[in-house]
Amino acid sequence: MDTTGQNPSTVYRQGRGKPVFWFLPGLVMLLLFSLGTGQAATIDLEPLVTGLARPVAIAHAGDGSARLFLVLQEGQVLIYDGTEVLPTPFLDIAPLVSCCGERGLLGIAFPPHYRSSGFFFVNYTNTAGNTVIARYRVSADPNVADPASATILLTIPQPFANHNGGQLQFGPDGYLYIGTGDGGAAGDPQNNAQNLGNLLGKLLRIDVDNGEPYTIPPDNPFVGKAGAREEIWAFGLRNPWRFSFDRLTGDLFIADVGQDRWEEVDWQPATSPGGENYGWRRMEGKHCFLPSTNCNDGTLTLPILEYSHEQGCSIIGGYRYRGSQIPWHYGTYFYADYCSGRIWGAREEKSGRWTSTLLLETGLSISTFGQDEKGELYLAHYSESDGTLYRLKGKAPLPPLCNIQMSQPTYRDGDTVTASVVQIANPGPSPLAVEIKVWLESPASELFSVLNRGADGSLLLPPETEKDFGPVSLFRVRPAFARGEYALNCRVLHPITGATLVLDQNRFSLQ
Ligand SMILES: [Ca+2]
Repeated sequence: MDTTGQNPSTVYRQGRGKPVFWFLPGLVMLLLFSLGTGQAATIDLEPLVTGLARPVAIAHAGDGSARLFLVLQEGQVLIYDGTEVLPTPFLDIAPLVSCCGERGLLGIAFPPHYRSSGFFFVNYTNTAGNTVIARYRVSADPNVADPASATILLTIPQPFANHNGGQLQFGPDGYLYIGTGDGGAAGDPQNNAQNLGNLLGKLLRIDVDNGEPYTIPPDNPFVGKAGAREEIWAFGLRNPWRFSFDRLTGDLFIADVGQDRWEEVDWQPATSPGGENYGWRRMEGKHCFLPSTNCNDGTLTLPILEYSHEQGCSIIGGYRYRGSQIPWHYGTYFYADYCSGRIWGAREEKSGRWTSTLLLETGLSISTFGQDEKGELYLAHYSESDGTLYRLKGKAPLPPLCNIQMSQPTYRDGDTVTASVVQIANPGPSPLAVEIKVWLESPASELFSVLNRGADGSLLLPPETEKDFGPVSLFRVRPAFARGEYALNCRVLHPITGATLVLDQNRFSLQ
């Protein structure tokens, strides 16, 4: 932390004319040292459906119907029409599925052309315990699929019962992406995730529109590479139970479940050519796993976020929020932990670094997030017979505050100009910038920053930060100072757009 507030060079100055005051150390020091942390929930959960048996996935069809498809682990897909769950399942393939633990019907995805083609895709573990990716088609009734329409695209042998992945998503390129676990046990004993010769511990990318049952996109990164499976898009994953694309940018977020210590979020931009090695089993999160030292030869792509098992035990990846009902979370990437029930929101800073904020302690067993056609978010609480579908709702944060009061309206030669920062607060989920400046209003000329944090002279106020201050002596009036009207201003700025969110202006005069 920069604690050099007493250096005169820390005064930021712009505009014409000579400076009026050189520095205001008291306030600087107070602000640098005294910011505390408060709590203000900015989201809430609204239960929509209760009594669900083992809900594990939520999807929409992208067909304008506004329906949500609820995947139950034992093999059913139910439709929630916005009011109720329809009595007849959309699909029931329970006889084909082994359940439960980490096995079952685990994922569903609808292609962009679902409205015209009626095709959709599921990911389940079959009765032999192996992963199956299969295509089905809707029947003449839009709320019921045809169980006889099954075409199996892929069967992936699973050496152990756990780590079966489960997510299916269509990317912005129209290809089907499939997350696979490393095959299971602990520590990836077969070293599958680093082995390009099999489909375990990978993110796969296949073309389901040109050729039966699927074809390889010609720009997949390992096409033509000897010994490599051409379906592979990225590798080095342990159990990417949930991944998602940013519906605005196409960027990809992969939440990879950790072993005993670290849960992580991996990321790749929409422009990525694929081929990333996300590290497992050489690394768990940002830490060496096997080998325990010198694990990264520089070819590994490290996560943008990680948390330790003091915060939970199994990450549940969500979505980057692009809906309209929670505007203060636009652009937040939501994720949770199955064991602790915590929900976090991650924001990308100007620098490209991602930082997370704990948004809600739910106490729920969160198994999945889901997104509707409009980008609003949902999640499921997992239970054998009383699982619940929730909608994420906004709980409006209080607006930011920066309240300053002058000790008196007029000061004369020899007086000490004193102000109180009554309250400075950022109750929202995103960092904000605060700047406190003094300027001479008439004739308008000088600007002086009371703060010096960063090149633009502002202080970055972390999310959910609040502090009250007492009176602070700013400066003593000297004969050389220009007489006239002054203002002490506190502005809270959006750190990226620079928009003024709050302006508190306090006038005083020197006579
Ligand atoms: Ca990793």
